[in-house]
Amino acid sequence: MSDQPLILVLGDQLSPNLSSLVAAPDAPVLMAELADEASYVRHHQQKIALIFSAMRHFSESLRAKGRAVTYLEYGVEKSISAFTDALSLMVSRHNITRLIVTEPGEWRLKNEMQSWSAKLGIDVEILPDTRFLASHDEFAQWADGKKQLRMEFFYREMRRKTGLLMEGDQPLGGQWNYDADNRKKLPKGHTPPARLACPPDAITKDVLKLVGQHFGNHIGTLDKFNWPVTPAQAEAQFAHWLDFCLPHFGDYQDAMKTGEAFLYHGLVGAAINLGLLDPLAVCRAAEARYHSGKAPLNAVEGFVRQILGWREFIRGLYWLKMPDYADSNFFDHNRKLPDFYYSGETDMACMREAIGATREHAYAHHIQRLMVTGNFALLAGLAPDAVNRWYLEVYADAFEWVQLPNTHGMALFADGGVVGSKPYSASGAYINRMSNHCSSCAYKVKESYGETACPFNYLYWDFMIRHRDKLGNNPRMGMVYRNLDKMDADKRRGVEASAKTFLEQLS
Ligand code: DLZ
Repeated sequence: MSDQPLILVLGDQLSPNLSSLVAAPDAPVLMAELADEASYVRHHQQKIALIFSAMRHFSESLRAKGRAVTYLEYGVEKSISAFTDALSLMVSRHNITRLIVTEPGEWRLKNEMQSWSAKLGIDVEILPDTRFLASHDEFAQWADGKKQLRMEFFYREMRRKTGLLMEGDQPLGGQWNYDADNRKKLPKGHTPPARLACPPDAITKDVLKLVGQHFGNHIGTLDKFNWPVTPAQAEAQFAHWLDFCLPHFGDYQDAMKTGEAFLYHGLVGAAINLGLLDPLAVCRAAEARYHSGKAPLNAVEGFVRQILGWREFIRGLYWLKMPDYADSNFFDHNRKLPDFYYSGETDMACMREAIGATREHAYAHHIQRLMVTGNFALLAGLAPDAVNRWYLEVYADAFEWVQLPNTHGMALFADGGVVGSKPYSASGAYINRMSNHCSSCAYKVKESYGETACPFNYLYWDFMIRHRDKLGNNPRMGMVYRNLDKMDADKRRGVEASAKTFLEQLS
């Protein structure tokens, strides 16, 4: 082995076109299931199972193409719990002098990688992750000199760069963004289509057993595991979604319904982030549905915007702003995360539903994440660190490059306006407009304060009152503060008193 470099492939680098694999087509590969990676935050059981199973399948596919792969299954080498341990083993057993690795998706790991050369006494080459459309330099150049970084303008650049949904240099249909057409409530009695099942094969069954044994005390359940663990499964699920869900994806993108965790969402985030699906290919496949008349533009544009625009923008921001980004706490929020974020046991129907889906599927859709659990965390003043950790733990698609700016910036506004221009805050009225949850809730969405009122209602106004000094001059909050100023004194007192009681009980 010594004349060849070793390639380390991480659990979210499962792509045949990975820069490290391409750089050394004949070099041996190391992959390792590690206790430290599975528990540096207590990942959801399904997330660990997905990553281990997808890693095992990927290693098989590399071997089938003739690669030598050392694959360390969880717990087999007792002394190995971190990447450094696995690499030391390889260095001592096989006299490795050179390592090639593709840049990871998390700052902490990049930092660690930069210490490997000195620690292990070998050359370490960290290559860029070319599976994204914009490189770090390209994003930094776009951001340079801009007072505010806004997804919409970056998204337009990416549309121009790829030609996706373009007619010459103009957006198809004359508009860049059809967000305003993506906000319908689900009609009464409407049932979204079922998802394509990915029954676990022998490898996945083994992994599910292992995860149950070793990580059974992490959040979540394993019995509804239906994540694709190979590119073929991911493509089959995606093709099913294109046929049955994409046509309505745009209309109901922001809707919520009790008992319906997936609605019309693509569920492709996890497969793309692991490397099982190519981001540009899924965008092109959706675009083709528009051109063949099988899906409307608001659906296709909404999907493309999430991947080409939001995903790339968020990733660019993460690497531009880290490591200081994670330390900001604009509102000085420090309340402990309530236990119901793990148990799902709360009388708030929308929170119960979002956390219940999270527990069962390691998934909740973007409005549940942003406008239910995220909105609650913002209004209740939960500590950003704890909320960030929770989101990183519980979602199958969550890696820090994507999770942190979405939670810390978009949902919590803890960055003070790097990701968004104002906090995404809403009272119960929004949740009632977009869902059927309020009709079965113990709380009353029409009441502003008092014991039976929806907590989102009084927490919303209490948040605005508490943070007037930080938000009052934000031009996008003008209307909110004008309404607050019109609120009669009794209601204001009631709102503040209810919020105080509720937050004291929460603590
Ligand atoms: C998330 C994760 C987990 C749970 N387990 C492993 C593992 O055992 N081995 C591995 O190589 N990668 C794992 N990962 C993914 C890494 O944590 C991921 O590469 C970093 O978070 C960077 O995105």
